[in-house]
Amino acid sequence: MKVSVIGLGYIGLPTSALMASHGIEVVGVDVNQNIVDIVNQGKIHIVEPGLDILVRTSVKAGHLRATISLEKSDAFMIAVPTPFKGDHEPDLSYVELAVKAIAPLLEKGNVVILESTAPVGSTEKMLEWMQAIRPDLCFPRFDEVEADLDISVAHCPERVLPGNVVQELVENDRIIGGITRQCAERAREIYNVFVEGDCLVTDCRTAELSKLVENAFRDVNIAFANELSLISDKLDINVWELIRLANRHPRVNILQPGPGVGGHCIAVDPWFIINSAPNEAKLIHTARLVNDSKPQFVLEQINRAEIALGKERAEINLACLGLAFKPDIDDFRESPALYIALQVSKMGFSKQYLVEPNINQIPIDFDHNSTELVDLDKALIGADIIVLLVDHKQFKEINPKLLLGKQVIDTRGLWSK
Ligand code: SAJ
Repeated sequence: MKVSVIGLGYIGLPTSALMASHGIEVVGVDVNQNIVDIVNQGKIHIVEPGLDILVRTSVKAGHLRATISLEKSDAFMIAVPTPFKGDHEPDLSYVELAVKAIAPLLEKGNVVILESTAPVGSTEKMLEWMQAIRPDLCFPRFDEVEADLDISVAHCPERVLPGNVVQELVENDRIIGGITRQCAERAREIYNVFVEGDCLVTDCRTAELSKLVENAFRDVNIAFANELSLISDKLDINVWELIRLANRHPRVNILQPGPGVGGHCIAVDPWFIINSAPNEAKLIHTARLVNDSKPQFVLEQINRAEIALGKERAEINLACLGLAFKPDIDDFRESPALYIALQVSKMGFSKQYLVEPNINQIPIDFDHNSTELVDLDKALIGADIIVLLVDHKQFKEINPKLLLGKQVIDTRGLWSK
């Protein structure tokens, strides 16, 4: 079997390497020549534990190769970004480009699978795009049984956690939603090769919404924790202790507050539901607003710390610890930590220290004169205000003496717990 994976990012690359490690011939397709070159050298362009070995061995064994041009295959898997536009409208343009590039290459018996998270109706939209280009082929119709299908079309949303992708790709259950049952079964044959979890078959609309709902569930629960942090701040209560104690109830399991919700999934996917059902998705909408308000709250805490120091802003050094959207990765997409640090860089402090162990160059958006990427000790010694934004493992064990006499804003409860 030959499978082409379109998009060699956080999902496409690990999925490609895993399928290749199970003996499938995998062609990774990406528009970025640099990524293609890196993968063909057996290397990776992202930080993800265990992925480097998987890619190296698959490329070496000749089961995985990368290219910028699509080729005929038995199956096509689409793993491209599905961001939203300025008004939170889903942007399916990358999916559309991929589908329209695949369509001319399709042959009878091929399977086309959408892995990217997408709003309800997207798999059927893919079908329409392909049908328009290939009227010669017999495509399925939603929920109808066709005896002689030429092409199978399905949605199998990825559900892996960045930082634990390699393990979760194998172990997680998968939801496979077909345009028809037959389509889902064809797609399941591929996932059965490398997935040890259950591959659960449904229709494409349910698969689309289930993925969105999983991330909205988490967003709503994080919003609850974030709201508690605002209430606790007002009532002068340590929110970390509050949650630890409340969680001793056998049926309570509150998540952790933070500086906001980041990443390309949880901060994005609930909007796809809100967009499809604006009048019904009230709780989901409110949760998004609560989580999106957290960075502003952290900036207010910085203002308070400044007042407590009693010095002019231009005399104060401030350190931001962490820029990624969550611990121990190099992914900055929708990162509240990055947003906060960028806002701070415009506030006119004497010096801004950035500590981000997962990068070795300061991001371009910062003012390189007043902002410096430094190691943890230098930041702790030199800063008057320390803002912990990401609970990277390097920040867990610090010398508490280095915090004495400083204003500390611990947005992750790493030291305050
Ligand atoms: N966060 C909190 N408090 C918490 C948990 C998380 O503030 O208690 C924040 C994190 O710091 C981060 C954001 O939420 O900024 C999201 O992080 P995450 O670790 O919860 O999730 P992601 O975005 O890395 O991955 C999610 C996962 N979805 C669920 O857990 C339901 C993953 O399984 C999905 O595959 C992924 O989205 C995706 O690709 O959709």
